Amino acid sequence: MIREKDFMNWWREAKFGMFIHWGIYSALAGSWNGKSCGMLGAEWIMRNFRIPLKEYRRIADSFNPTEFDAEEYAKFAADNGMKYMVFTAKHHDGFAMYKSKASSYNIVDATPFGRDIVKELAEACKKYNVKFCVYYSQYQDWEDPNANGNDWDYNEADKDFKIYFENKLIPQVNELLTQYGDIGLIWFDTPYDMPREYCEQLVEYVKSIQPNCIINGRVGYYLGDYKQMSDNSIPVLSYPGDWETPFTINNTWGYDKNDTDWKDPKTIMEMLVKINSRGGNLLLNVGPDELGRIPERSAEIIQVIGRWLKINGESIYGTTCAPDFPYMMAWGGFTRKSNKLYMHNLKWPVYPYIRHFGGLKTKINRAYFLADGSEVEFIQNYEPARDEYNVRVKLPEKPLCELNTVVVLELDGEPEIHQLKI
Ligand code: H79
Repeated sequence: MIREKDFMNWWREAKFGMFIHWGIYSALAGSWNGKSCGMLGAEWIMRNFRIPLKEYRRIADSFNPTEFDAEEYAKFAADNGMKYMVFTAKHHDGFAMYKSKASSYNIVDATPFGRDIVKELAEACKKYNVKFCVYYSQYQDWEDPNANGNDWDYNEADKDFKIYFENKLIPQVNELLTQYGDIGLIWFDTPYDMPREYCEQLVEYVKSIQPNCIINGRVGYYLGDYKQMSDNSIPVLSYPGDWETPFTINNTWGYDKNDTDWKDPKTIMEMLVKINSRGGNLLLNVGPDELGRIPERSAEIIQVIGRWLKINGESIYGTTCAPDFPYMMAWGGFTRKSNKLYMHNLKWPVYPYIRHFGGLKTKINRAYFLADGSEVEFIQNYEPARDEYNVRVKLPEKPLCELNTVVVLELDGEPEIHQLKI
C-alpha cells in the first residue's frame, strides 16, 4: 500500500507515544487556597479559579524543579516502548517552558530554575532515539492580553488577536522550530473559533521552516496532517487514515495530588489494542509534579506495558488498521500487519479453553504464540446452512502472559471478512 506524506512514516510505525503535561501549574497540584479543582483538570487551574495573572505568575518566582532530569524522561520513554514524546512547551496558561525572546514569561527568564526544559528534552530524546515533539497552545493564552481565554484580567472587547498572532504565537513557534533541531511533530490544541486564515498561515509557517514536521489535527479545519480524536476517546469504528487519541492515565493532564484514580495496566493495554486495531496511535500522558518527578504509580503502570511490549512489540509497532469483524470481541481483538493478524487475548477462556470468532474468510496457514513461537492448534470451517465462517483456536489452560497473550495468525492473503447479511 502506498501512502501519501512519507514524512509521517516514523509516526505511523510508532503507534505509542508519551505525552508530558508539565508547567508552573504543576506546582499547585490541583488545589488553590485549599480548594481542589476536582475533575476539571489541574493544568486548567488558572482559569478554573479565575486566578488573576498577577497572583498566578508568582508561582514562577519560586518554581525550582530540582529533581527534573531530561535523560530520565527520555530513557523512561525508550525503555517502555514509547517511540515519541510530546512535551507541553506552552500550555493554555501562556507560560513557555523554554527560552523565549518573544515573551519573558518563560522558564529561563522568570524562574529561579532558569534552565531551558525544551532544550534539555530535545537533546535527551536524540540520545535515546525517541522522536521529540512539542505541544503549543496556539489560540488560548491566558497571559497575553490579546489571545483567547483570559476574560478575568482582560476585557474581551479590547482584544486584537492579530497582535498576539504576530508578536507571540508566530515568534514562539519560530523559536521552537529553529532552536532545538528537528521537531517530529507540533501538537496544537483548542482551536475553538480561531479564524481560518490564521490557521492556514500557521500551517504554512510551520512547513516553511520544517517541512517534515507533522502538524496534528487540532490546528483546525482539517489543515493538520492527521485526525486528532477527542481527548480520552476511542472511536467505535476503524479508520484507515492517520489518527491519534491522547489519554490521561488518571483523570487529569497536569499533576493533581488528589487524583489517584489510576487506570490499571489491563485497561491501558485494552486501550492500546483497541486504538491500534482501529488504525490509530495512543498518546499516553504523564503529569510530573512540582519537582519534576513522574508520579510513581503512573511510572509503574507504564512499566508493565513496557515489559509486555519488549516481547510482544511486533503486534503493535507498524501495524495498520485491522478489518472490522462482524461481532464484538469482549476478550480483546486483532491488530494487523499485512497478511498477519495478531489475536490479543486480554481475557482467557475457561475450559475447554477454545477461543471462537466468526467472519474470517481467508485461509489461516499457521498459528503460533508470539511470545515463544510455539504452534497453536486451530480449526477453520464454513457452515453453508448458516452462511458462517468460524475459527476455533485451542488455547492451553493458562495464558503465557496474564496481561495479554498474543496468537499470530498467518493468513494466505489479505484478510477478507464475511459481513453479516440480514
Ligand atoms: O492539554 C489537555 C487539556 O488541558 C486540553 N487538551 C488536553 C490534551 C484541553 N483543553 N480543553 N479541553 C481539553 C476540553 C475542555 C473542556 C472544558 Fe473545562 C470544559 C473547558 C471548560 C469546560 C475542563 C473543565 C476544563 C475546564 C473545566
